[in-house]
Amino acid sequence: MASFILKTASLMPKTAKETLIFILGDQLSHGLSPLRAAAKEDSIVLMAEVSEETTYVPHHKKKIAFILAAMRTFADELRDKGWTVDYVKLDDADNTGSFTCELKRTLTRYDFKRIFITEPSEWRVMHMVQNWENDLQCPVSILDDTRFICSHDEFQNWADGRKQLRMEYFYRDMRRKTGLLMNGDDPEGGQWNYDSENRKPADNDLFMPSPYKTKHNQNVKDVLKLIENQFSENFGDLDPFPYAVNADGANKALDHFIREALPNFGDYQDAMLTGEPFLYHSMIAQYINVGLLDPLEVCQAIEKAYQSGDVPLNAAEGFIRQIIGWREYVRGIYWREMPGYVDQNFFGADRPLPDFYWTGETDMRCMSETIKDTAKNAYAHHIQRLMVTGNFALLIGVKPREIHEWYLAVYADAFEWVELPNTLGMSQFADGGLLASKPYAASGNYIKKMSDYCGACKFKVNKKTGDDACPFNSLYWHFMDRNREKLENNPRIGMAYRTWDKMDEDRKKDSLNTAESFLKTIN
Ligand code: FAD
Ligand code: DLZ
Repeated sequence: MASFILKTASLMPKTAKETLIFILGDQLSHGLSPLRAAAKEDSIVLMAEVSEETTYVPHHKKKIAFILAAMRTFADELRDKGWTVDYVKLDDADNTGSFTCELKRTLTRYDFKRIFITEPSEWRVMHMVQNWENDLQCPVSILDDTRFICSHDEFQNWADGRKQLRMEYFYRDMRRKTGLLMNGDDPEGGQWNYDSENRKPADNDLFMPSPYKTKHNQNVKDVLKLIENQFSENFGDLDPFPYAVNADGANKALDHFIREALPNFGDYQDAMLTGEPFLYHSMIAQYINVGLLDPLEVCQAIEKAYQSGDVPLNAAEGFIRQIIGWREYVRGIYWREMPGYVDQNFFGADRPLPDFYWTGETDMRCMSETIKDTAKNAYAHHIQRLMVTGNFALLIGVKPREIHEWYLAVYADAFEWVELPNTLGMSQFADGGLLASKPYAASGNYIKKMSDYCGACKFKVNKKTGDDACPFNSLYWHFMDRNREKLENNPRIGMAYRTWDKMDEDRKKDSLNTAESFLKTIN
């Protein structure tokens, strides 16, 4: 069918246009480089929903719905601004299913002098785009993505020649560059980082802000039906669908966060509470990642709230650090290390991902809460990702690629450039310490301290061995013991090995046996 259309279309006279602008699903910004570089009257904007993208991992239903609804709404806004937009819907009869073939199909109808695209955020797509000029016989300009604070060159210059690439030093440079929370050359309050103030556990009787919700526009209504029809077997719940799908709505969600939750963001950043998946987090990563919010403008709004006295410094600094520090830093690492990064496996971990990552059906309360929150909301906050599901996968030795693909599938904010370094580097230490100075491996005690999950758990967090002991306790020592050769020279881990070495042999054996028996119950 598609080839018939291509043939008949190629017989028709073509319309001449200067520029074809191809906009991807995470490039939904009105200030995007090609939209600034090309003339409206002489350009066609192409946007395409394609099965290649909706299926490269088994995305959460909400994630696909969010991206497609935001793409359609962005296309409407471009038309309102006077652009001519060719929009290909996923269920259009002629849809060929890939970016390259959709581009070819457009080229059968128009004669373009050039194609403009903003650099794709992921290596997989960048690789494809780099072949277009040859494939399509049309000049292709890949323009910079100016929506980041640190360019690729700047990151390379910062990283080159350093023995260790630690986020903290990069972050300080980004503070200096942006001037955020700076007094001349000095950091506001005299300290660069207030992380030590951001580790309070949360209590059930704290006032919890309600998350931002918005009304569904027609695009959302149409896309929700499409997802129900075409992706009913995918992971997660589609309903409720709370997301804003344009910049205006995303800015309202940001304002809601600043008003309702930011003042407590710092204190409770690491806390976990049953039935409160969002706590004082912002839930804006998906908006920034697709371009509905600009990261620098977000940070400027946070700084303004701090300057007006509404928000304490530990909250404002903690939040700004996540964006101009971590977010920019992981992007730098991703582009510096790809394409080999995805294959790193420092510990040689080879266990398949347990099935319960897709169902939440496990007696470990922390795991079932986090996975069920994930299925319901396409969201879990950073500590749930890092210290619960990530920690568990690390301790049992899941293949890094399998846990990476899980994170890439299940969160609405998941795009490989940000997800991969967080998963493979920070959470799984699969890069051997390029990104993190030590593995984020922890026993049940950390989860007990930072959450209320353990109280109602079938396993006892205070027990170290035996069938009813919290599995994180024995798994922690199993992980440390089996990876000793690779870890014992790490200065940040020496203490743990000294504790292990002081334990009597029977206790060590009990611990390893408990872990072994538990591992046999998985999958
Ligand atoms: P908040 O807690 O309110 O933080 C504010 C903002 O800071 C976020 O919206 C985000 O833009 C930024 N941010 C915070 N932490 C990080 C970080 N470590 N790296 C990059 N940006 C950060 N973030 C993603 O955006 N996409 C992912 O696919 C993703 N995968 C992750 C996988 C693992 C294993 C881990 C440990 C973390 C991952 N993160 C990812 C980082 C972080 O967990 C999410 O950005 C955050 O939970 C999103 O929720 P929020 O918007 O409420 O963030
Ligand atoms: C994640 C995603 C999905 C699910 N679907 C589409 C799509 O149909 N069309 C599109 O342009 N983008 C989609 N995306 C986002 C892309 O995967 C993302 O823009 C690229 O991976 C960036 O390199």
